[in-house]
Amino acid sequence: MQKSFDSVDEAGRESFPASDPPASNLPDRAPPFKLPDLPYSYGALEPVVDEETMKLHHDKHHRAYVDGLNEALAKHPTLRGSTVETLLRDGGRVPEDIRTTVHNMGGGHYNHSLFWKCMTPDAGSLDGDLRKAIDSTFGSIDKFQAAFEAAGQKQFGSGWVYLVANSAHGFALEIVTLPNQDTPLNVRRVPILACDLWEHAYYLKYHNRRPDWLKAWWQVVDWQAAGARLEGARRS
Ligand code: MN3
Repeated sequence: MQKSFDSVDEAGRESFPASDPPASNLPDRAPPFKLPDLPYSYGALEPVVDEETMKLHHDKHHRAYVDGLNEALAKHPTLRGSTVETLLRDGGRVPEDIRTTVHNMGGGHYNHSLFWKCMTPDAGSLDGDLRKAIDSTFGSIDKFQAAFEAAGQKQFGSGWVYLVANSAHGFALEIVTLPNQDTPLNVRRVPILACDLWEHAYYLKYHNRRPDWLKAWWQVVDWQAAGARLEGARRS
């Protein structure tokens, strides 16, 4: 598996399993997972997300997760055609030789696919049922944002901070942090909103100041999409 990584990516490579060699017999059929297009241009979220970070993050980092997932699955063609959600939810049924890789690479693909859709250049306001749920759960939007930022700051090392809904408790809202490329599926929660805490998400512009990244990020949050996810979860 030949991947040329930029230096900003190196921090993330450590956590990838080194024990999973590249597949040498990729089937003829096209790999099942594709890197999704960004729903906006690379520079659309400037100045909150700079264009160079967006290019590296999407074209290099997210692509590496997709490629890694496809290469792992090439060893077990019977799994091809599975959704990434199924692979992550039923991780115990994934063959052991690729289980860790599927968890990490599939999780990376899942998290990033969602992350792009959590942001928009046309950030609207928070309203509707999500607004009500946030107010009643956290007290106010300000208190929610403060709690979300605090959780993100506290996460040690790489990972994610998520607003999720707990389907076992009436879709109650919760803030969770997840290490590396774990996903809300690993903790049986429905994703509503996700912020990437890996340094590759913010280091070029914010350097080591993760709190500044978290604070600035609200300016590009797509509240409408987040509200639609909560509504969709409640309806399903
Ligand atoms: Mn990332």
